[in-house]
Amino acid sequence: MSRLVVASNRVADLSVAKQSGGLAVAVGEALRQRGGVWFGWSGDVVEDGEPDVPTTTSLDNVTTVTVPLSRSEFENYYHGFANRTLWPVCHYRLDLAEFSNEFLESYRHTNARFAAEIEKLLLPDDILWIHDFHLIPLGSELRKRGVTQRIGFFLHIPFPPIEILTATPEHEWLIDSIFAYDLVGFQTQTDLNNFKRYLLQLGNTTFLPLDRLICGDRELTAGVFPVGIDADHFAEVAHSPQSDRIVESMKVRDPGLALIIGVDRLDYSKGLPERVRAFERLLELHPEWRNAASLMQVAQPTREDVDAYVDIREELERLTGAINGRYGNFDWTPVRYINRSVERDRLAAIFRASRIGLVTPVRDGMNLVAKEYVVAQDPDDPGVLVLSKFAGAAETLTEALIVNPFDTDEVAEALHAALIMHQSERKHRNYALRTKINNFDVFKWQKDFLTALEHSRTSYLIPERT
Ligand code: ADQ
Repeated sequence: MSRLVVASNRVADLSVAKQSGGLAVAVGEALRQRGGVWFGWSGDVVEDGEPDVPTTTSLDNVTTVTVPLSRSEFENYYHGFANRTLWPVCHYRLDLAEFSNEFLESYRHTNARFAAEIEKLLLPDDILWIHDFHLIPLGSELRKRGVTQRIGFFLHIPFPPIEILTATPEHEWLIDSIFAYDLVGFQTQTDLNNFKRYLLQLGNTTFLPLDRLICGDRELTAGVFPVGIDADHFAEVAHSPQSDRIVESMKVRDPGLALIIGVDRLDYSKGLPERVRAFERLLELHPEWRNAASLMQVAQPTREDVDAYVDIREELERLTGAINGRYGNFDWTPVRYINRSVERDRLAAIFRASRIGLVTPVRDGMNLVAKEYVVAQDPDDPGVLVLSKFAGAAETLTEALIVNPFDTDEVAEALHAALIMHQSERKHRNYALRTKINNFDVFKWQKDFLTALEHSRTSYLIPERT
């Protein structure tokens, strides 16, 4: 087995990976099995001109190497091209996208700098796995430096349709840089189709069977690898004695209250205002749920330096205040809004105690919360997942109640249907969903991707290995 070199925006602390969730565990497992290096940003920002030396730590056969960003890289590469340009474009939000040459130049430059650091770490037989939109051109920067090892790229967020992508200046350069990889992985068939439709329209790609694509002298394999969760572990956490206690105390505090749970980063892609409006609509259309159901929305702030995130936070606070003012009373708060991160064992217990998992992004690569909610349920008396059709997860989790998050009435009616759903139907749906989530967990995702990468045809193989 080849040694593995992973590059992603942030690097997990492998000594506490269980707490940080499934992705870190699965990538960590692959690194431990093969030995290897995990490279990424340290999270630190140094003033321009200050030294940006890498920090290296090793645990058994795995080394993590992290570098700080300079102030201008942080503003133009990270908060610029990554968060203000690519994130909105890939979430179909051209209205929020900002285009600037300074952002683009910094994005190129930072990826080139990372490539120079990674090249120093490579051994001839390594395989490389690069993650997500921050690092799209990292592969081509490595190739420019003569790196011939197999390199795979996985996009965690949606790949937008051509009509949106082509509004981005330099989109040809961006997509062309994907052809430096030997394998590109997407979350869903829709994303892969969008990628292929873009290439088809550009007209310089030959399409071979099994999603092998030829462009110039480069061959690339494209595939769908839906990311999963560490399902066994999360179910275990949800049913630990500690969780039992949390669930019990929640029941004692609010006997008979039907809890609807939403858990997200506070991001405009997650459909939070639409969700609160749909809950309000439920109270209008079905007044029997007044005093009887509450929406608990846990929204962890992120990217607070970006205006669009300040706006979404203010909108959510305004909406929550308005609905609580209109319907709330001394005994009942319609919307409980918790503006912070919650520890994973508490989160798992809250999922288990909730009658509905309400996951209604307006666009999402996959959405792991949907999967976590399902496996946290008690199989004999489970809650119901209400899931947006615009989450990647909806492509496979078809036994959820699938909704259009923009259709307030439809979501409100789905909430009502979920709240009155008979136990036998809830069990049936939960069983079907749980089976899929268990069969396609994060370990399978990791193994499938790396197996496909090792078997991908590559035009970069050094002559003596071909
Ligand atoms: P995210 O956009 O961050 O991920 P998601 O897939 O839902 O979205 O994962 C979030 C994770 O953070 C989940 O494990 C969730 O439990 C946790 N989390 C969210 N809010 C939290 C809070 N307030 N407190 C504690 N934990 C919280 C990106 C893409 C997704 C894709 C993933 C993985 O945007 O579409 O599914 O990567 O590929």
